[in-house]
Amino acid sequence: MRWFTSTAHKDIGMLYFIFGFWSAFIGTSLSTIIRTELSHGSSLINSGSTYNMIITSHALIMIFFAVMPILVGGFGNWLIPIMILSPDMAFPRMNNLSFWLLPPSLTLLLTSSMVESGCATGWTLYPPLSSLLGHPSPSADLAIFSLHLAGVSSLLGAINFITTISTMRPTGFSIEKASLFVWASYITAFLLLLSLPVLAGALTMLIMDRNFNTSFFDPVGGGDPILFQHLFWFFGHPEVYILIMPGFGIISHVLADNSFKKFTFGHLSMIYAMSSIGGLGFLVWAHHMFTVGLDVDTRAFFTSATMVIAIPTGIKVFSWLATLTGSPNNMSLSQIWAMGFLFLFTVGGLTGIILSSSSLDITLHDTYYVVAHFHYVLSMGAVFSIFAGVVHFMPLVLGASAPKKLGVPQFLLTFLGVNLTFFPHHFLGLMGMPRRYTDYPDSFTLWNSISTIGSTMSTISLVMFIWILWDTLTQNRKSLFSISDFPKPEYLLGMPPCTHTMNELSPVSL
Ligand code: HAS
Ligand code: CU
Repeated sequence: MRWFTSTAHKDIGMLYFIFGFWSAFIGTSLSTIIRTELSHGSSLINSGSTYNMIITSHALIMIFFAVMPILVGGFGNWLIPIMILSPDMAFPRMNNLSFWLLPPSLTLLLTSSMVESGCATGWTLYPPLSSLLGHPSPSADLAIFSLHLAGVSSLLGAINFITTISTMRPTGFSIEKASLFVWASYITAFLLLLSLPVLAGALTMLIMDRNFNTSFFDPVGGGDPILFQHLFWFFGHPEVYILIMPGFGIISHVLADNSFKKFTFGHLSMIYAMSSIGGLGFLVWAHHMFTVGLDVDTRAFFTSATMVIAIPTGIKVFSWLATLTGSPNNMSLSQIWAMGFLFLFTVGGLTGIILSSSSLDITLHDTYYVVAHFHYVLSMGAVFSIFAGVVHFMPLVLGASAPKKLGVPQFLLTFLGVNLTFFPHHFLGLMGMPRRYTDYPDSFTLWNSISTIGSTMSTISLVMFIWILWDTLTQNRKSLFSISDFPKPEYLLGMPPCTHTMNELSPVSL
């Protein structure tokens, strides 16, 4: 019963971790089906609709049930109370509810793929494909309900995080002194709070169109399907920053700790950079819709506003490099993952700038170039930050550290695997290969085969990671919980130097 009823932040954080990793395995399994289908021209699944159901589930599971639970729910719950010196979250019972809304939500999504031919709308759920015309079966309703539930879960979590960080700091601990992971989570919570209700509204309108004869998105009744795209992307773009922002926070800690520095370079400017990325993130949504027939002024605005985001992101990248500069680099496992993040996230960010040009995006939209862009920032940005955080905070969470002799080969295999998988997507995109299709001309075979080989390598590296976890948990490793060892409390706290007791750093009893 303890795990069902617990209101302790570390227990709930652990539940989020377990749930998130479980979902990541489901998402990865789906991706191997995708890459097997695309490994050569002829069809394996023989149904475009089933294939699209699989990519839809892959995206939704990875976004809502893997990356968000691990980065926001797992790391957020574990680290925020410790880093702001509070005994727990502000609303511990609501915290329990936030987590327990997720398993039913995942169940609804998985069920939706078993109802008739499943929900093959893509994670963007555009009508008319997602309306009764495109998806007459209740499968799409189940997927929409699943997102409603996941949205409620995240909103409750966001309210909890904002209240905790705003009100649970001890007297004299002003917010600008909070560490960068706390700030990243704080900004993420505001993004969730402001964007999720818009998604919930759009989904409710879609449900009404499907079941109650309204026509918000149906031109026959005076509605407009483009309205859905505006509402979806008003949520969707802030969502991509929700996925990366806590990762930014983790990377700041990993780089500062490994460089034996107390703080990341430019603590305050990092806070301003994250705030402006969050704020600007609400002004750029139509860069996902350049091809719907926007007028030229609107396109110019959304192109420029999007490009401006390179500035605060550049401030972050260069501050991270400045943190590394001049430090005795101990090349620990977490450091290696963080350096991988720096390089590959920047590559993904730069292709984002290419896509933000409305003229270029007319040809690149809906091609594999976009797939390359978002996997560089997600599979190699968000996921690398997860690995960096997991190995970095493992002594805190599990009371033992990951073995470097297995960890380094696992990093190398992942690094090689993801780059072999996604770099060729740039070429395929530039050659015109569209997203969300099962088939392609023979001339695209080489890059697709290479991509499938890469994805096989990264799947094997995930199995290796299970081995690492097993090894960590079963070997009787030297406990790192002595004052002189990591995690050093002042590093966890950021400013000000710490007065924390070691008690609070005790591992959860598993
Ligand atoms: Fe993105 C599509 C533009 C960051 C995720 N993005 C997506 C999708 C996802 C996603 C999931 O404008 C697909 C959604 C779907 O299913 O359709 N994205 C950007 C830009 C940034 C960006 C400008 N994206 C992210 C992050 C994500 C993410 C972070 C998740 C983690 N993205 C787009 C656009 C599309 C898009 C278009 C739509 C494409 C389409 O047609 O559908 C920026 O935040 C990136 C900033 C980072 C950098 C790197 C570090 C900065 C340095 C400073 C110097 C750089 C300068 C730029 C001055 C820029 C080092 C110089 C430029 C050169 C090219 C040299
Ligand atoms: Cu965007």
